[in-house]
Amino acid sequence: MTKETVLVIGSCGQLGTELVEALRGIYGDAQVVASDIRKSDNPVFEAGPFEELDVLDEAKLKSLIERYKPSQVYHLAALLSATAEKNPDFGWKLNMEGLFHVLNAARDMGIIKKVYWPSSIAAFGPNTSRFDTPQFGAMDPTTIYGISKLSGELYAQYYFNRWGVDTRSLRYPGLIGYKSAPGGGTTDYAVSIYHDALTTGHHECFLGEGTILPMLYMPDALKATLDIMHAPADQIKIRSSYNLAGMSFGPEEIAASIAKQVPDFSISDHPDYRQAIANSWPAVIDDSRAREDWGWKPDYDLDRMTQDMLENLKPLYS
Ligand code: AKB
Repeated sequence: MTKETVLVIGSCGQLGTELVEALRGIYGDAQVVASDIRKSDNPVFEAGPFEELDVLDEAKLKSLIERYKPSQVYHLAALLSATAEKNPDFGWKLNMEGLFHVLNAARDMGIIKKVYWPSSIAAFGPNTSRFDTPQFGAMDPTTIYGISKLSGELYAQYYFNRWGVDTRSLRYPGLIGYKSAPGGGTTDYAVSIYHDALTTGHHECFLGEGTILPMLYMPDALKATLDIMHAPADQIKIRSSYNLAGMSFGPEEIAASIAKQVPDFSISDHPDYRQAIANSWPAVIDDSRAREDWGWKPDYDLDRMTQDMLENLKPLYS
């Protein structure tokens, strides 16, 4: 039996770092090719092949696909919401051209069997219902990141309908984890708040009280990502992107959860440009289609996540 090879593009980011580790546990270290524009110093990247790849370099991407013959590609390279707002031209270029290079390679080279590409709650906008945000409904994103995610969803669906490229995607909420740092998102405060709790005991939040956003703990995000990729093709009935939910909270609720374990913890807020981005996003997502179609169910709520985050971060600061 030939062993399956998996290529992860944009592997050194928050999700990629943990996904490479999880995939290597399933397929074997040598079978998972990690790639990014530059290598991070996380030891996970020493365990198997790593290739420097700028996904905008289509010729290099194709030569890596020829060389390693991956049957699955996870394409994660992107600018997130807050960073893309600072450089919208490059945000659009990287997020869209990178996706086209991967989709075209899957369509034209006859090597890749499945493509995973993440969308986001940012694909929704101010005219979306904020509570119980439905799978299908008004989508009018106002950030360049959200516009690129909604466009990408439609392209992924088009490549599936027109050329049979097996595209799979999730609309991630904010992702929270302790193993790797987030980079440039509007939901990132929900990671730094845990580090602050264990260092200064105070967090100044760039989002104001009452800013409820959907969030997901990293073990659940990894489970959802691997489950949708491993599900039989006929169970994937939505080829744009699936709504996905774990929990929803505002800064004062995560602070209260932390204060149960770090009694003197305090929070204040000083909202900046990210407040307007957060205000345009949903608060609570309806992910019933993911549950019905391929059995999605999260394991973590806010308090369980807080306990796990603090337990795992404590050794870093003791
Ligand atoms: C961001 O905040 O930009 C991301 C996202 C919700 O896609 N975490």
